[in-house]
Amino acid sequence: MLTKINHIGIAVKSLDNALPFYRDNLGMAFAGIEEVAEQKVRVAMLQIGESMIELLEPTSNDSPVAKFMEKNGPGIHHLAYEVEDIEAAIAKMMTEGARMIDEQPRSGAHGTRIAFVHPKSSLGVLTELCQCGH
Ligand code: CMX
Repeated sequence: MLTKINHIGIAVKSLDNALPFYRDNLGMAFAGIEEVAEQKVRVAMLQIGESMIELLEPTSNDSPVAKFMEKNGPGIHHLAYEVEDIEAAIAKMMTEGARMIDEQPRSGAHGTRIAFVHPKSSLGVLTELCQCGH
């Protein structure tokens, strides 16, 4: 069902402050910034081999990523696994007893369709299923 790790989401206070470490110190290929307005985040993507690092900056105080940082500070926010068929992957998760935050896919960054598993079902690691393209 899973084909690879698509990306690791990292919560940061400011993309401008975080980018030099990933792009310049670590030398990752910067693939651009986009806003995912529905989820109240600005996202910077950096390519690392087959996978990406996704830096997440909240765009308002009531953004879920802002709330996450209030509790935990900046750091790893979620792990995203790539799937070929997101509807089939959601159905399989639910059949196997997992609780989904998203029972229907929604739009993610860089043209993906995504669904989050509830952290209570994924042992505290926020887990995203992610299908590329539409
Ligand atoms: N890691 C672990 N636990 C987390 C978590 C995280 N990153 N984020 C939230 N939780 C926990 C909360 O602490 C809460 O636990 P309790 O019930 O024990 O208090 C529980 O999960 C529910 O969290 P919530 O925020 O109250 O619930 P919502 O249903 O409103 O939202 C979620 C859940 C995960 C979708 C939201 O918090 C979130 O993080 N949304 C942003 C998603 C995101 O990163 N979008 C941009 C990426 C797009 C892309 O990857 O393409």
